[in-house]
Amino acid sequence: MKSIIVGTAGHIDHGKTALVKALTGIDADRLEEEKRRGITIDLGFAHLDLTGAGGESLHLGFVDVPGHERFVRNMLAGVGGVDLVLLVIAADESIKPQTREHFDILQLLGVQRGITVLTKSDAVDAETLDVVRLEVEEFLHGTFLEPPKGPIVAVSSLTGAGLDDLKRAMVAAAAEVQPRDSKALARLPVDRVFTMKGFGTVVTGTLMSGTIHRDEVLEVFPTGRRVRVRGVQVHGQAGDAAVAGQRTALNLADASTEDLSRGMILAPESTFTAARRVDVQLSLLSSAPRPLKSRAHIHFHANTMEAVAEIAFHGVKQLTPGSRAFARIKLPGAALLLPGDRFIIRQFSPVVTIGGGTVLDAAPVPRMPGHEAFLQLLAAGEPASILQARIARRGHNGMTMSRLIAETGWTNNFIESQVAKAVKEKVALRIGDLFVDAPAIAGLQQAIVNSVEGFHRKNSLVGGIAREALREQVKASTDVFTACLDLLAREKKIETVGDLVRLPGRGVVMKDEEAESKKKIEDGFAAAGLKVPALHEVIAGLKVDKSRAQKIVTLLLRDKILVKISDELVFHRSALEELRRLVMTQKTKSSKMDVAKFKELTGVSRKYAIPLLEYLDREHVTKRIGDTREIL
Ligand SMILES: Nc1nc2c(ncn2[C@@H]2O[C@H](COP(=O)(O)OP(=O)(O)OP(=O)(O)O)[C@@H](O)[C@H]2O)c(=O)[nH]1
Ligand SMILES: [Mg+2]
Repeated sequence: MKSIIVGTAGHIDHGKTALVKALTGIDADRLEEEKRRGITIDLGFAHLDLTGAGGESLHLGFVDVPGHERFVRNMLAGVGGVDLVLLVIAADESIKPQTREHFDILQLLGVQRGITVLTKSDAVDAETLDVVRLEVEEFLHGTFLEPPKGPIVAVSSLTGAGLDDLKRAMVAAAAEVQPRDSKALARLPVDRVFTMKGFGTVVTGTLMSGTIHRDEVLEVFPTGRRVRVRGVQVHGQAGDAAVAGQRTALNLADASTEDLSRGMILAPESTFTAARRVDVQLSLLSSAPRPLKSRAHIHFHANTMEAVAEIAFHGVKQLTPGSRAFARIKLPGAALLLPGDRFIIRQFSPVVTIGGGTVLDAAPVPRMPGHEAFLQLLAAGEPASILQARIARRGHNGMTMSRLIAETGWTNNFIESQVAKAVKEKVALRIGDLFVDAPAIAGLQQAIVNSVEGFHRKNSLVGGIAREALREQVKASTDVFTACLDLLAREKKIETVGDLVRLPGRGVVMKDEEAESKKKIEDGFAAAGLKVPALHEVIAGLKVDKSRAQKIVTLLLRDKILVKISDELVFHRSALEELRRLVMTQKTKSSKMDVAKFKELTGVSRKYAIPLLEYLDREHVTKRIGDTREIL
């Protein structure tokens, strides 16, 4: 079975609702006020089963729109999901203002198929009908409705004349309609919300893509509310699922009518992000009354939503009628829009349709160099290069698969298939769950090497830069940074030693003065033996400044040339080795030793003796028992 959506369009009173009723038997004017005034105010719905060109069953869902100029906004909420349009023109009135406005809208929305229906054929004579037909043919010239692609059929809903021809034309056109993708991610723009006795909250809409199953949990955009699908109805019949291209009614749990309204979109949960800024390609109709200036406010209509939005052009200050430009739309609140979504803009006041276009990017970043080239590429619409450009835009931060899905609306499988080539040719790299632009990674690697070099230049006395400090300098995420370090280490451009990163073979490099100072400190301590000088005196006598001298001491301690045995006392390791030997020699005479004996043995004062003995205790050379030490 094939399901398609048929929409009406055309001027007020031209017989749209009467035609839908003549075809389906259903009166789409459901409001009491509509029946009383004899005009359509809001969207109406009907359905019809026909046999398709190949004998298969063909299900037509009708969306009947109002023709009144005051209700164009309602017409816009209904026309979004239309596969096949019936442009209704009354034979006794021919082309009127909303014939033109609705037709402009259909073209701006990119509707591909349609039939022009000359209604009220019973109300005119044959010559008038011929004249109208010629007028209409001229009007349609060069458009998607130009015959023979878009046939013109004359009918009378009153007498039934021409209705069979129209049905045949619909069957033929339906065969040409590209089926919507039921495997894509689902989006249902809400066009009606109401309560049904015994059911609770019901929303309806034309399912623009994907499939919605009973018991599925959906997210409501932009509010973020989660709702469970308690029941699915398609064309008034309960079922397990609705697929793209079907008029769909969902009975929802966990939501009341106040939580939902026309303009919201239902989609799989935690998949998309609503945005307040979108980059678009915009065309201004040649019939627009004046140029459109940057910063102008306009009425923005997309899917079933509408909002007063501000427009800002990229590259130009204003757009003249009949021309096209890239623009950023600033919405007053967040909305779920995806690349490829069509929209209409209407002048702020007086409200007339002036243009429309296509959403290119609903996750724009602040303006960046090459922004227009990026939009140009998105407009060209080649999925593999779009994905590559989106990944490249994030630099070395890369993008996760879920981010790519949210930005494009494409499925995981489709994205995998489209990035496969870039990954294989190493234009994009996979790092953990990220896709990252290869040139950006090369740039990051260079930045890492530069940072390490810079560090060595400024800190000749330190063995390398701490990993975390380096990562912060190059502003990379842990995963990407680690991957880059591994790559660089493999290429021998850097080395990692414990927590430090350094250039290969680049330990501590000493300048002459520092080397001289180091030697002086070392020699000074070595010569002093156990009668070491105060550290500050040693430092004061050096050519280098105090902080350098401190660093040199730190290095000597690190390398265990000097040994710190208490806060104030530092000894050369040779002096301590000598001490150890001395104590061991003493053991041959007596294994016991008190402080006095120790002072006599070593020649040091009490000030040095106690810390040294405690050091020996710690080193398990001696053991304190009361006031004496046992030599172990
Ligand atoms: N004689 C004749 N009258 C028709 C025909 N179709 C519609 N009408 C009449 O034209 C009037 C308007 O018809 P509708 O179907 O309500 O027109 P509409 O295009 O739906 O109007 P809006 O929804 O308000 O834009 C009604 O009085 C219909 O009876 C037709 O084929 N022949
Ligand atoms: Mg009507």
